[in-house]
Amino acid sequence: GDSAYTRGVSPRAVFPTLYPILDAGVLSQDPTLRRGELLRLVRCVVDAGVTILQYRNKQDTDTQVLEDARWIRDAAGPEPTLILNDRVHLVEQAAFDGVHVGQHDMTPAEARRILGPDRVLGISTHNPDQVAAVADAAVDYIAIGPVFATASKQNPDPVVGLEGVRTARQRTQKPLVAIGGITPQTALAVMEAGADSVAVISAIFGTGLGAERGPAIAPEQAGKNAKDFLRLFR
Ligand code: TZP
Repeated sequence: GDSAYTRGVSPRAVFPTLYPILDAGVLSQDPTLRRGELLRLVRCVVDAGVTILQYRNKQDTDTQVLEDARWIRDAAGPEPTLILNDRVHLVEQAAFDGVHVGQHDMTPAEARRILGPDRVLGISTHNPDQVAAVADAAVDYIAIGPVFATASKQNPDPVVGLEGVRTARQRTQKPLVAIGGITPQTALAVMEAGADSVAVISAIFGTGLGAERGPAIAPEQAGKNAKDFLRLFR
């Protein structure tokens, strides 16, 4: 169940500590503005030292998502691991490295069949029982959350807290990614509770969901925010 990403090494030791998620909610609809925003945001966080990035778009067409994804790959260069939210069938065309699926998308086995052995596959869970259920599935990492209250997800599940992270940690050997309301003020406690990585939307890119047109923050600020997290983990 390991992709080439982690094969031959201890997956937990190599999984990036910071996993930013760029949500399309912060982007303009105007194609020219959008392209510039994507390029600058991605370049700033990659320059800050980010090595894995997810693109999350819950509202647009496949055509739009594919176009965005190609700009993201262009801006990131070949090295960073790029993960697409949900749209397994677009990963190859987008030249992304993997996909993140939710509990209500396809099963890990189906996603793995479509992706092949070498791409990265991650899955969302919302409680320790769901973690246990995929602990031996063909996934490269397991995300759990929301750890804290979040404004970046519609109808979020109940918060699991640090206690939820601790229990989840006991149920899997796979890289465990904590998500939901995590800031530089709370990130170390989340790691101490057993997470290998923190996935972050708003504390890096500003408000995701509900943002009006245009990026919520300057790209340079997103880079600074990423650096603040990375500094904590050194
Ligand atoms: N899944 C659980 S919480 C969440 C997702 C996608 C949103 C995380 O965003 P933020 O802004 O870091 O709370």
